[in-house]
Amino acid sequence: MKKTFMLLLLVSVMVFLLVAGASAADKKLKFAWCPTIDDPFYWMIGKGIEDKCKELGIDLFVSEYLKSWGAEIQVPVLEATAARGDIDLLITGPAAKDSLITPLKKIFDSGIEVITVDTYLGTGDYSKPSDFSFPLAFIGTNNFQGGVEVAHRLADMIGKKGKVFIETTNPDVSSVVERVEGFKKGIAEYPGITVVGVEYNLDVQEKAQQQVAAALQSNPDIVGVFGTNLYSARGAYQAVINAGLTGAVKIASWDATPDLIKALKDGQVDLVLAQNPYAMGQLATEWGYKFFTEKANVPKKLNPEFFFFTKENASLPESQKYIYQK
Ligand code: T6T
Repeated sequence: MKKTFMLLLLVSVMVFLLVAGASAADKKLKFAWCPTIDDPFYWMIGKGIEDKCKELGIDLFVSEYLKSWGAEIQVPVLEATAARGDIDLLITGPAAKDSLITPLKKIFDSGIEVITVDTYLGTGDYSKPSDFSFPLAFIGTNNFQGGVEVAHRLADMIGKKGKVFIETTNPDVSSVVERVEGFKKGIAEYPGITVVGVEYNLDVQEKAQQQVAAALQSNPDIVGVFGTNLYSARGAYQAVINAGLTGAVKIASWDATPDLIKALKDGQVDLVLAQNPYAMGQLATEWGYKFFTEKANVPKKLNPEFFFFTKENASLPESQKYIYQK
């Protein structure tokens, strides 16, 4: 009697374990995409994520595309997303490299994996243990390298001499900080070029325009401006148009929106660096999927390639795929 009971108990436990195991394996993954701002660059990351989720059969929750850039706006949205209780992986671009560490760590500690795209936490080195190394990966442009290359191209355009100005967004956002540092490093190789200033527009195009206009007034001999993202670049070339200096002041722009490419073709902008936001979204989703389904070792850093639009290649059919349009 006792033997039969023990046998029955053993069989029931085995059946329970099998059923529980099968339903855990069958559970559909659910990822969350929390866009940092409502702009064409972030739309393209979102498209990469959506397409890959469809392909792999992953459920996706997308939080609102935020109307302005900042930790105070982003954190409540991230917390509300985590509070849903059904998210396995959260993909986002931290709006600031230091102040987002604690809120994202809390989310991670609640059992949600994190991948940062476009921007990173801390120094961005997630390979060594630290208070910011908890994300599975950082997937974004090598912004420093891009900044260096922009500097060399702009230097060539201005005959390797004269004053240049940097229009950027924030002093605490990894992407643009690296662009500025890379640009300064590149320009330092030209003794004839001086960087006369750096201004921060907090992702507000009108502010960028005013700041560049003011810089052109106080330094009428500026010959080049680097706009480190699409708001900065738009503001920069508008200010140069208004000052009647198109052509005399060369504009190097970051981010390939249709309007910036048109401005390049029209001669109002002289260079445009295109990132690959679609690839960022695709890679984040794919590696997140491999992590959950195969326990894959996720590379801690992935840098999709960037591409330079110039007047010469802007109309070529093979360049069109780099423009940010869905
Ligand atoms: O340049 C991109 C992004 O890489 C950066 O971090 C913030 O600005 C953009 O979204 C463009 O507006």
